[in-house]
Amino acid sequence: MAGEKPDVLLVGARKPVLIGGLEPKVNLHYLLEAKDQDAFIKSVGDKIRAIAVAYMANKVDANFMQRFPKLEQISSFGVGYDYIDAKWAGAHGITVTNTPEVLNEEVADTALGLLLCTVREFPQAERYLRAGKWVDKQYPLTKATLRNRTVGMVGMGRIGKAIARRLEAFGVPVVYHSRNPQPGVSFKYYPKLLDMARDVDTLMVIVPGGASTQNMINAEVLKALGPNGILINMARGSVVDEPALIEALKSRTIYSAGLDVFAKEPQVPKELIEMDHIVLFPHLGSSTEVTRAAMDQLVVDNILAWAAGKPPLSPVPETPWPRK
Ligand code: NAP
Ligand code: 8YV
Repeated sequence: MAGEKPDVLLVGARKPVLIGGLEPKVNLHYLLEAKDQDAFIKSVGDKIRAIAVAYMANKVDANFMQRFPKLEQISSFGVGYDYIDAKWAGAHGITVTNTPEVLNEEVADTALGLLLCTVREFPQAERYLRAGKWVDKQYPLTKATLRNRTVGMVGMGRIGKAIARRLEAFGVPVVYHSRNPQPGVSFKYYPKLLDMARDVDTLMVIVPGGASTQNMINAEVLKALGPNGILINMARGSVVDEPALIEALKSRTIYSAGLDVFAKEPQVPKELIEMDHIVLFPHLGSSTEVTRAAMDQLVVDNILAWAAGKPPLSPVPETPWPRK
């Protein structure tokens, strides 16, 4: 009926920006609060026209989307949306939106933090002080330094560029690999990842997850990176062959790694946790109150634009607007 609020499913917690922005304009249904989620979907599925997803634990695949026959829009939290089958959505008239740009600088800050922590062993040195060891002996000089390193960026998109700008300011040479050279980017471009890995001693990974990047950092790439090599993964756990990385770290095929993301989050392999010469972050690239609120706001704004019959603010490439 004209003027009625549309029914929207919220997959995520009751975050203030989401609730404050959406509740006045749509009928929200809270999936994660249902005791029996399957029964809940059966009861509301027929009327749901949009989904706001702020919790990426569940795959949004064809099976899931088919349960909502009137579904028009999925507004997803985060710039990465590899947990959604966006191609299927596009082929079935469903628009998918994500939250690009608003997190670029925050994630780039984290990437530099992780790189510095890994190269200079800052977390280890801090643990050393807290353990009361400094009073007996100075923390050892670190073998690695940023001063003689070249960073090979795997991915030179929105966040990659923000990371590269910071590296330039630090006086660190940058080169990059992606499937296509980036217009307007003057860093040396490598069409082949393996060639770049051979020429650099540091890889900074910031590509999307999904089939096209699955395990692209494999044993061969790690061997090419070599014994001074440092791998920083800010992208997705799926991009790195985790068993191959563990083996390369154990055998000192590479020197160290800084990881913000893992194959089966929040589970982190025991072998990685037990290695003291690497640095592990619990996926905190964008995790400040300000940036997460900006991401929530974009989730809201994409739903509100749809509810008002306006174009989506940030549709993903698989579901372009206007629809093809
Ligand atoms: P973006 O602007 O789309 O950039 C992606 C870059 O990756 C582009 O340079 C792209 O170039 C390249 N790329 C894509 N597929 C590739 C492939 N198969 N092989 C080689 N290069 C490929 O994305 P963004 O906004 O920078 O975000 C990148 C990713 O970072 C997200 O998708 C997410 O997974 C991750 N992320 C992580 C955190 C965190 O908290 N750790 C936070 C935000 C984002 P071509 O298309 O030319 O190949
Ligand atoms: C978030 C991210 O930490 O935007 C992304 O792709 O990986 C991060 O900003 C993640 O979405 C939280 O689940």
